[in-house]
Amino acid sequence: MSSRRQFIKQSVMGAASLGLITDLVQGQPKPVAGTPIVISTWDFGVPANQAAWDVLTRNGRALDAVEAGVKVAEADLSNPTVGKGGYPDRDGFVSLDACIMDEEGNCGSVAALEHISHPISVARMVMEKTPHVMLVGEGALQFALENGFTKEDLLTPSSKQAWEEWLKEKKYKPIMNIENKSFNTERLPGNQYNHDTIGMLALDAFGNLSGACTTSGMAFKMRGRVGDSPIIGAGLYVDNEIGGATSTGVGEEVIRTVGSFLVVELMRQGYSPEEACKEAVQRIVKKKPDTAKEIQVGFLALNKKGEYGSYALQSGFSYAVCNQEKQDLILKGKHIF
Ligand code: SD4
Repeated sequence: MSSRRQFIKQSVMGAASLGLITDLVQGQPKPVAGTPIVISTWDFGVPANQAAWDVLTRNGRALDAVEAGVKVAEADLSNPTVGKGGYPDRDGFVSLDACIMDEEGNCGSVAALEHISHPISVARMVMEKTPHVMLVGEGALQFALENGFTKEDLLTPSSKQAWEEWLKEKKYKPIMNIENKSFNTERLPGNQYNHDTIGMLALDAFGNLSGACTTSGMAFKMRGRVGDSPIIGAGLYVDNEIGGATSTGVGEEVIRTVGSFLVVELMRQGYSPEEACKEAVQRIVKKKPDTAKEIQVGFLALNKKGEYGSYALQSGFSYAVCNQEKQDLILKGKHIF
């Protein structure tokens, strides 16, 4: 067989396995209602969504979109909660958590990864290049370095300064209610917030879903502490038949309720994205009513039809939406308390 024919055959077989054959023949995706769309947690989701949108509008894959999107937040040095510039643990080490999941249920994750400014891309490589789902700590770093990532010092002058400020009192009290003005006593030096994560969900023009989640976790956490963000089912879950969900807030409570998986399963039962997120935060309230009043957890969900919604324990949770109608929409999450 000529190499050209061989190439065409291989391309068509690859496309067929992705279910894109009709689309490729026509050169365009068949329009799927509600697509493309990308949503992500917090106001810093706006520039992140923009990068994802660039991929989606070129008929790119949702997986590429969410990776490109959250990398914007990881690269933002002024953001003390994601990627380089994230606040360190209480011993001064910046350790990052991230995970990613595609439309076929493939997933990859890294936890307690140091010295690499784009943990999401390492997570993707774990997914694509290893038979595993999750690598942690030293092993994750070794894997990243063996695969071309560069070792960096992630502690920026301003995050070092915030840590040194924190060291004066060393108040280890991981209570999180950063957004709700009435809880602002827990703010960090410099009026900074002590946790935020970017979780992103995208539905591409082919109707496929993917998600990504990346964070430096709780500021000044115990060394070795890992939250929900790199845990598939807790910080992120995607089922291409139903929808996807992601979370932000106190990871311990999200892990205890396997929050993002729960949201997706509730959508499978017919709940709207917002109803599903509400039920998931209510589970936290039901299990730990006193804790729930003191902490923040927010869920964000997107279903297969491009419908989205969120719910949080406390006021102040925001999320960013980017679709055909609006590229820089910020919405306030509804909340229980
Ligand atoms: C964690 N869920 O490490 C993350 C932190 C976060 O908003 O989302 N903060 O528990």
